[in-house]
Amino acid sequence: MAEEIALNSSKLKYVSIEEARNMTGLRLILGAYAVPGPWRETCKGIFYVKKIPYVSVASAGKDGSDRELREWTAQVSAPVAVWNDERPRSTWIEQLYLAERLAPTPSLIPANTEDRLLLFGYGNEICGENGFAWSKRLTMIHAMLSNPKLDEANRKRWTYMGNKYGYSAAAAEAAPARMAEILQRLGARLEQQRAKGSKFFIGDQLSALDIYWATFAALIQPLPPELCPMATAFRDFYTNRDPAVAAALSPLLLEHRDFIYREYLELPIVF
Ligand SMILES: N[C@@H](CCC(=O)N[C@@H](CS)C(=O)NCC(=O)O)C(=O)O
Repeated sequence: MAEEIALNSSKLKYVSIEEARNMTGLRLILGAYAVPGPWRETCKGIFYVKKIPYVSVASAGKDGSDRELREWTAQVSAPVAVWNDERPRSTWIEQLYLAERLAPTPSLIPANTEDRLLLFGYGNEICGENGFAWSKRLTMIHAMLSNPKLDEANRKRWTYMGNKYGYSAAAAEAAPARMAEILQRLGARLEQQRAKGSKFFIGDQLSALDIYWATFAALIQPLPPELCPMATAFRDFYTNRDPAVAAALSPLLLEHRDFIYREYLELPIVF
């Protein structure tokens, strides 16, 4: 898969971890692939909305290993946000709080407690462990590992991913139902908000939840190639084929994704 997702013409200029460690300011460690990984796109999106500039850093070392990433961040997933010499922030919640601190406006975390409960509750269903994206990833690992023609390098890669993210065949089989449940809730929420005259998931202004959904929707239906020039192999892999998931996807959700990208996020998506 590695060569299939390689960057042909990169818009982002990636520095190495070694170079990035000697810099100050904001550095975002990203998988340097032409794939709109949802945590990566959401992290980029949040800093973009807040107009906070950053240097992109390739997560893999020169030899393709994660040694440098582990040494710097004490973990081996991306994205990671590093501000000056503060601790590296490798989770979506920490990244949001960092962005909010560096640029308090536009605020993406609601001021009112009830709304914050909604943001982090729904946000966790989309981005958190065993949530929407996590479940999708289990189905992707399952599809890979169930393919008898998978080559050795990919079998090794996806077995690694499976061990890292709690894969079992049973967990993968249960995953679409979890995805469908979350989509139903998100769709119902948008409908309620629309009935109240709001264009947003929470209250009447943009919050991080709108960005979470817009970016994580790629896991069901990536934006068209002119807006998301991603690797073709992954486009197919991301596109939903599960009937229960398809049935749970309200058209409002895709409309909302388009609206948020059009009005607030960088298009075309840059890799
Ligand atoms: N740590 C992030 C999630 C990031 C994440 O899961 N990244 C995955 C995307 S598939 C990753 O880096 N995978 C590459 C790998 O595990 O080698 C969070 O919980 O906020």
